[in-house]
Amino acid sequence: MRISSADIIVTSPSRNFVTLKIVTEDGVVGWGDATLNGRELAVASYLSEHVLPLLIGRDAHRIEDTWQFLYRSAYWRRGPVTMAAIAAVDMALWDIKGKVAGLPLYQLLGGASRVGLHTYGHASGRDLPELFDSVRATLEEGHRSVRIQTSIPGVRAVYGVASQAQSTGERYDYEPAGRGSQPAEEDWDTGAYLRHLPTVFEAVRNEFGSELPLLHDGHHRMTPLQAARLGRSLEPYDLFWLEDCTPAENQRALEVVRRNTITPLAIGEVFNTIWDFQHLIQAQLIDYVRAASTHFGGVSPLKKVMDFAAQYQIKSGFHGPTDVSPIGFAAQVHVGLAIHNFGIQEYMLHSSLTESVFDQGMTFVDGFLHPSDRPGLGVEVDEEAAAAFPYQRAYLPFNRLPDGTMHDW
Ligand code: EZ4
Ligand code: CO
Repeated sequence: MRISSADIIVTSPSRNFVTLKIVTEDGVVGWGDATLNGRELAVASYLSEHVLPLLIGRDAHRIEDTWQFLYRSAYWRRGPVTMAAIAAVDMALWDIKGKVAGLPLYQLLGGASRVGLHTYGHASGRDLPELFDSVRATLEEGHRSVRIQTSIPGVRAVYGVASQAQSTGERYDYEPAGRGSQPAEEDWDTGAYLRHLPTVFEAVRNEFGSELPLLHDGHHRMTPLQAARLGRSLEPYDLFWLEDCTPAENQRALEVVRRNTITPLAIGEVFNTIWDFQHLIQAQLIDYVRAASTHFGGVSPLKKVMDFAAQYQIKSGFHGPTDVSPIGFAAQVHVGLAIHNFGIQEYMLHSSLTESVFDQGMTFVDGFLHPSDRPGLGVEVDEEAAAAFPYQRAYLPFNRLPDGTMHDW
């Protein structure tokens, strides 16, 4: 079953998405997600200039061989641009295989291991009443677990905090990939954060009780010792996880954190390959794998890293922001349904504009996410609708400390 065409669609319904479309000679269409937030056109160009010409005439059934070919023949391995490009090809070929078999992807990965995926949604607030309203709205949306992000006294704009109250009826999307010619500047003060956050979790526990699973994203801003201190100070509030407590580059940093706190740790949304997790998994320094199908080379490596993690009782917590397209999201929902060591799925609902381009079969009922039984990934793209939303330059923000020093965002 030869590939007869491969094309890139760049579209911006609410935000930018890069989508790969592969068509076989008998007309089967496969879709893949190659969206890299803030660097979208680099991946589009990597694909169209260097990968698409290699796909024409290849056997669409040879997913693993194509993955290895793209990874090894480039010589320059890994990196977010390369791995997002390979991810799109991998997803599109799994989509095609599922459609040819007449089976949803999760069936090809071993079948369902559960009725659906437990999710967590996002809550945030500039003060406690706003945060509590946001938690209630997140629960009403159907989530059974909630990520808590909050403003910090003296800090102007903080990652993860919606700029308006959720109760105003505005769709909640804190995601600050601001469209414009320059990235937004935010500020940060780690000391103020470390003092304030435990008081917020204490208040949330008092309001919502001890059973609601709570999560928090540190977004790579702490030193190992600061992260250890935060993990320890949050222990009374029994977090489901503390995410990205230190920058991802230095994996040994997690040793210091681990030695000093029993708060569960999740990391890896910016990781590209299984090698980034090698030490963290083998040394049992983390509890949850935060990889996303789109930024990790696709379905195939996601399944592999989770099988590796399973030997160490480490579970999945795949990255599910709105900058992973409905295609990439569906891909990892299928993986999560199939693997034994599923943990939780982050789920930010896409906007209705995004859904006007990406028709997804996925369902979210009684707190359980299911990818649907449509063959393949279960997402189809309306190319005419996509064409109405041209690319808009967009950047993620950056951070400065009170004295002006650049800090991790
Ligand atoms: O900042 O996806 O846990 N979620 C996150 C995200 C990331 C964005 C970056 O594109 O950390 O909000
Ligand atoms: Co995160």
